[in-house]
Amino acid sequence: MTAPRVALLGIPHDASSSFLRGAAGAPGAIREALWTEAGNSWTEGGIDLREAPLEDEGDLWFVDGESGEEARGRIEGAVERIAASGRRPLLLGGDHSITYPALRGFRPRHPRLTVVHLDAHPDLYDEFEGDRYSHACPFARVMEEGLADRLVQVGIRTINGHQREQARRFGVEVIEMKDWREGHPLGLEGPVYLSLDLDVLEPGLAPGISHREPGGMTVRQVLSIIQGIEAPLVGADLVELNPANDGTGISAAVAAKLVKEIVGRMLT
Ligand SMILES: [Mn+2]
Repeated sequence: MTAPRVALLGIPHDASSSFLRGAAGAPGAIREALWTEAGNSWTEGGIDLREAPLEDEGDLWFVDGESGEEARGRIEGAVERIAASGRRPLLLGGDHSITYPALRGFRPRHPRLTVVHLDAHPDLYDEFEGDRYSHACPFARVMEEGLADRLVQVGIRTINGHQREQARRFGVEVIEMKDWREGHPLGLEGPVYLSLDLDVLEPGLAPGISHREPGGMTVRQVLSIIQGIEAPLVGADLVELNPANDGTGISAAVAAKLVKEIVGRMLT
């Protein structure tokens, strides 16, 4: 097997957000925080990202007024091309709606795939405010289309009756925040795709998000989950940073730290 390589791709899309826009500004804010002179480019595991097999593909583009179908098609195609090049995609959202088209583009290369989803929200609505492609729905679409063999959700603390029913129907493994403990084994085997919504964190630690839900994880706990993924991490997205809601820039700094450790995990 050849050594893993990672491709970063910004997906500045927030047209499927239900409450606040602004997540489209995230890829630029994350890159700025990632390469800031305030820190260095080394992961905790000892990889210098400036020397690592990490390529930045820049940002995907979107057009005002285009249909959601066009936008999703472009995301799917871009992820498909990265996967076809043999590289591991790390997508910088954008709102969480991007994960569904991303997995459509990704899944054909991975006949076995477990999706680990860290989030305050299960995002399993059949539809939200009339939109089946809302950022509240991606994992319903993912499971309907069989884009994951297993979906393991961690950190959830907003599940309602409808979404509990959806989780049962799709066989989603939900580890609610109230039941989660540090070191909780995820039993991962085979290739893993990580979908990380920044709002899994305690919102006081990363307030630059669109839906602040108290009772979340510490940054260190999320880092431990990333570093502890015991199977190959072949793809990932980090979504829902909203720089318009991030007065101090601390949330972008947190997102960049998570990106750094995701890359580190993907390369080892
Ligand atoms: Mn969320």
